[in-house]
Amino acid sequence: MSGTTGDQTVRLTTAQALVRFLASQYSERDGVEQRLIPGMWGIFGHGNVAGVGQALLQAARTGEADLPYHLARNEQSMVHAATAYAKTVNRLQTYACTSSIGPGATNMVTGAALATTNRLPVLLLPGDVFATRAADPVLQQLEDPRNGDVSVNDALRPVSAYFDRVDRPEQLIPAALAAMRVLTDPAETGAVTLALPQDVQAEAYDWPAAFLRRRVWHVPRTAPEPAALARAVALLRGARRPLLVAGGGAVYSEAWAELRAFAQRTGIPVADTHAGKGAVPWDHPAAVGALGATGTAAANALAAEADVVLGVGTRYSDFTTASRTVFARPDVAFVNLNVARLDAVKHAAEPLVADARAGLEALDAELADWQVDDDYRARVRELADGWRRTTDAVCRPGRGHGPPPAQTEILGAVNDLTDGPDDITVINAAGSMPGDLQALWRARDPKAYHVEYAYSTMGYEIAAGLGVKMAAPDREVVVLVGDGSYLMLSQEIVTAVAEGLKIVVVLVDNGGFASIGALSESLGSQRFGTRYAGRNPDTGELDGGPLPVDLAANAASLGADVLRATTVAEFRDAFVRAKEAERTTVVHVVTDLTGPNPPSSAWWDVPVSEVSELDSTRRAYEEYRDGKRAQRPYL
Ligand SMILES: Cc1ncc(C[n+]2csc(CCOP(=O)(O)OP(=O)(O)O)c2C)c(N)n1
Ligand SMILES: [Mg+2]
Repeated sequence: MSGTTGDQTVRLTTAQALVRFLASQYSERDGVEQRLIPGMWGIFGHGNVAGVGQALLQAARTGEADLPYHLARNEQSMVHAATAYAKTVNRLQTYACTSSIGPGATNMVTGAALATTNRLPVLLLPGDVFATRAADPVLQQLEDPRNGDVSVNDALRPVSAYFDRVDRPEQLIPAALAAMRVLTDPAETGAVTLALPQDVQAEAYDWPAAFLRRRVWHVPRTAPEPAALARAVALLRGARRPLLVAGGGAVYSEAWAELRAFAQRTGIPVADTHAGKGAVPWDHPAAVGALGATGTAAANALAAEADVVLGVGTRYSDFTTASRTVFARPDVAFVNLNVARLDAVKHAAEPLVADARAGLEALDAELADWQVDDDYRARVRELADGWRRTTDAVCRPGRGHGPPPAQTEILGAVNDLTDGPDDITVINAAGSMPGDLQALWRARDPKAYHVEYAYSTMGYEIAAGLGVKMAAPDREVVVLVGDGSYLMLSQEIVTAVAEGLKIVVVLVDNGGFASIGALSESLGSQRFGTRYAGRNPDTGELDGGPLPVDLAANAASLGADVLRATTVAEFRDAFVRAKEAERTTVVHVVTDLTGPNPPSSAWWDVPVSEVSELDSTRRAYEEYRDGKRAQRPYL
């Protein structure tokens, strides 16, 4: 009960009411309540300094609302930090992000798209132009000659799971309630944007006290519909070569105990996506590792033979399905257990719209007398063992053509040096590391592996490190970042130092884009424009000498402790010291731009020019046409 019924009102500005409202929201699942919005990230400018800024100061000084403020260095990265926090706590909490109007607001577009693509909640509060338009055009206002009601914040609409603009104070009431509904809905969640015109933020209103009361948002564990369950069970009972695909939904639902038990008992092998890795530990008897374009030979071989695929919390991205080539049988059928109907119906599946844990419990009960045959269990184990031998060989020092060391040797060293009793989380998002990590990384628990590979955003890594450390202070947070990603967005190192958050950053410096370089070569484009080199006066291209750039010195200038390594032995030594350190420490390691990478067993659809003056492109196009032949619609 609210205890504040009737006509009681409180006179506050819109921003003061919003701050008090946010500090009173809770989420609940399985009987555990937690603050839904434990704090706010921001960067002030005109558009939020006086409204939201004043409200946060007043809250801090009076104690009328508990909403700690964190100052970021870039609006994109503050959204990443908030989103990484939400991912770490399985979407039961997130942060709010306040920005000024104009560039501060549009800097959040990439972060919003990342959150919505990954189905992760984050609350964005961009400042907006005057609702009264009294001073138009204000600094940083876009004037649209055809639409009087458009502002740059409308760029956040297509990347937001919910968008509203609060043009009058009282509109905050329905807008804020709708925002909380979407943030806490596992099927609908993503970036939620409440655009706040700067004059409205500062305007006073008599708020019903009940609006500001403590409010609990119950996160459902939706059970499957009986008829849908019966259809799914019938399909699975007929399967002889089933394969389970564990996606992010299996982790966010905290369904790992049910998943491990179900897989062990039925013998259905479990392949994973980036977001699902760790739901089943790498050495579980049913684990066959990553699926798809950067998958293991074991998982991909089983996918090729699978007659029924049981997707649990997966969106079936092109990397997971190897662009719809990895499931090769013409009669392959799908059962998709997912909270979102959007995903449940994919690939003409038998949809099982339910929470992953509730759905697995129901399947386990209905299939209690069923399991795969012994031959299949033996084949699964043999394939998994084969890939474990491959992993050992690929990560072994000295395998590369170096010096410098191959990236896989460095990743192998990190995995080896963190394979102890302590909880660690590795973070990555873009470049050649996600593919190598997905194939090779041995995750012991569902929070050991934090790779954002839905939006694959360069620059996510270090910012995400802050969010993960804030959500899980006892974990060793290891941020793996390429030189390209580092150059795009590394300034949150300053924030880590300011907040006293200790993260280890492994800066893998290979002088350019190993990922896109290799992709370019395979597509006949000869690594054009993928190396960090100077303009060459002889060729006119960017293929001159190496650049006099020192990223380790850059990291030191931002306040981190820095250790440099050029060999695997030096790296191991530096990494151990970084782990033991109290402060944020960057280990800079030089690696080979040309790999080698883990062996590939699947395809990825990236179109090649159909006509070309270049032999390399013509050859690549022939191969591309062959690859396309294996692509299937799954209807
Ligand atoms: C914001 C953003 N821009 C562009 C890309 C496309 N892209 C993917 S990987 C990559 C290069 C990454 O370079 P680096 O971080 O050094 O990693 P490496 O490929 O060398 O492993 C680029 C440009 C992206 N994923 N994100
Ligand atoms: Mg690089």
